[in-house]
Amino acid sequence: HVTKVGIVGIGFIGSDHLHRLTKTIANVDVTAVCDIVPGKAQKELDRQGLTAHDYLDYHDLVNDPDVDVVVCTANNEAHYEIVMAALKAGKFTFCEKPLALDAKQCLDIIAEEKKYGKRMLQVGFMRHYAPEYVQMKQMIDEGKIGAPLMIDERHYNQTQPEEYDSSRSIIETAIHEIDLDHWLINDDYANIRVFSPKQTKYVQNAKIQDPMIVMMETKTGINIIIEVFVRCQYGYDIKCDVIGEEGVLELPTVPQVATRLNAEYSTAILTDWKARFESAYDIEFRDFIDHVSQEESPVGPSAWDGYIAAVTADAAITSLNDKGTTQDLSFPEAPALYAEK
Ligand code: ISE
Repeated sequence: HVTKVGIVGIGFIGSDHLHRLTKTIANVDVTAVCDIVPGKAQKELDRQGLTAHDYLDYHDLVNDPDVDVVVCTANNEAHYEIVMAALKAGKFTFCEKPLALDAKQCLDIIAEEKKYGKRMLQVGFMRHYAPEYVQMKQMIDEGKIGAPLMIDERHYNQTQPEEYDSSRSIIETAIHEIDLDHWLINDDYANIRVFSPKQTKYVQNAKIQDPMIVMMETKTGINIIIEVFVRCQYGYDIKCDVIGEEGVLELPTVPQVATRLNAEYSTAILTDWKARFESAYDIEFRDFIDHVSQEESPVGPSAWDGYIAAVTADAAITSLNDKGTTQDLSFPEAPALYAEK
């Protein structure tokens, strides 16, 4: 049985998923693509040697009977309307992170999904599928390092486009850690604050604070520090140390061949985030397609996870704009639809 997929938004990650879905994942046919920039999707199809219907309007794609499943990889601003349209058309939907721009939009999406009485949507928080994070979580659950006390993280990008602003650093970059950490340590966040260190000279406008420090406390008192730096210049660098009562768990870096040359010993650092988490994306899509191809609900990160992350990110933006003041967080019980994973 072949699952027919339509992809909306053929940018960085859209073209990557197009390649993944046609070349890496079995039994998928990408029957349609769409991009608001005329000709952009077709150009990418040609580059990858593929044929698919190229729509200019995503409404036509989501309503195409030849599309069973919608993958939304459009820009953040468009996620909400595309996901709503896909759900209204009754299609299983995969939406890249962030699910939407804020918590309110996420709640609307949840209300739409609830009409089906089952999960229709998965959010692209792919780190849940990264074997190294899965192993860390397992070790924490087994009590290997005792009770976690602190998490120390780094989320560095080599660079981002000029228009990248502080809110994107939070809802598009830090959102990965925001989503991941409470899952990793089985705790809820109690508060968040965002500090503004000295700006790098590489920022091109005043719309971004770069770097920034995101600090969260959980209900049981675990402290989490995330350094977010999207113009760090040297590469793509993700660090995650979980410090427990008995020991520390350390996220491994991607293995690279070491070079001994000219009196130096060195290993490369990746620069592209898509390459850093390539296997996580592959496993994520395999799992998503495995379920939806059988008409079963997806089981990966849900709209509720998207909502929890959005509530936290909204508070982070408030804190950043309010001189780093502490913003208290509280979360309602997950609706039954999302309760069991
Ligand atoms: C991008 O959208 C990602 O998801 C990357 O993982 C992140 O590092 C980057 O900052 C985002 O722009």
